[in-house]
Amino acid sequence: MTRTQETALPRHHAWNAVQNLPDGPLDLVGDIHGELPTLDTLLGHLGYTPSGTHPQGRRLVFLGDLIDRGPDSPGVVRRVADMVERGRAFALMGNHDLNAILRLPKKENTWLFDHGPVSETETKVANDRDREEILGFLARLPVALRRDDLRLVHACWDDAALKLLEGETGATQAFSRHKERIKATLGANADPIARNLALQNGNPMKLVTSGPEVRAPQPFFAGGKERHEARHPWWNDCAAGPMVVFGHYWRIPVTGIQKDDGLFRGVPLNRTLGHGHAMCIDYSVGGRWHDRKEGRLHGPFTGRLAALRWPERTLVFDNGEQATLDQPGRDA
Ligand SMILES: [Mn+2]
Repeated sequence: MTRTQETALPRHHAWNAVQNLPDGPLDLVGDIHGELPTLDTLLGHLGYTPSGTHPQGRRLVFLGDLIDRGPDSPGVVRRVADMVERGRAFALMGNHDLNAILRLPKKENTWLFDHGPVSETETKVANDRDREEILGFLARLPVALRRDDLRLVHACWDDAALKLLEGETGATQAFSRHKERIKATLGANADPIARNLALQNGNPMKLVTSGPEVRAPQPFFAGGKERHEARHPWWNDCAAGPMVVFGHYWRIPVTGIQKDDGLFRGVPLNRTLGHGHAMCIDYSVGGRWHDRKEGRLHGPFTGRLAALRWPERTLVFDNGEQATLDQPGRDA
């Protein structure tokens, strides 16, 4: 019998960090960040009904960061949860989803926790019942999905980190246990940057959902604060194995809201990364809140949403454009 997420994780079953995907054609969707109308448009281009069935029996996989910033995070979670619970789709956990279940107040999740003014983009707000349903669904998500030809994760595939999560029975418990372990190891004297890096790279929940960081060559400003840690392009060290598909890293720079970290400078949107064993499919649809804030309520938008069709290796964008994956080194 094919093992599905539904059979692997019934509602009250213990949490498994890494789960197996069944065979069959898939459509892999990157970070949605509450952009429900754009998700619906994309699913239409892919040939899905609104309830997530496909005439050729294809199934969807959502690579995390379902929520925050966009106009309808509760609606996105409801839509995805419905498809996952019917066995028509699979989903895994991103860093925004993890922050939510840890109940960490962030400026992007006022729609969920009512701890400050709802953002400039008029995000739909969750009521008390929505909140518990949303958090219940997000807490059950694995952090990685795999099968013979694919490895799927939100930010970073790391075998050692995933091994550390074997036997963990809950995402928040795993996060907290590793955080306390690292703090105990550091003691009180570690310098703040070394401490931040240890808490990021040493905690498998952080590493797989938001990726490895290194000491920045020089401090820079991001999100209104001075930062000393920079994202590390781990995919350059990914030299073998089934394709890793992930999201998290914005492939299209959205001017004015974050430093262009240069990770994808000059890299075509359809190009695989590193040695061709990794592919990022976050095309920055999460940046549309910024376009709206700047008065472009209905576009034109900088970021896009895309799906990677597998095994076809074709990208389908929310504007209907398509592209086939390309390998690194074409113009070297
Ligand atoms: Mn992310």
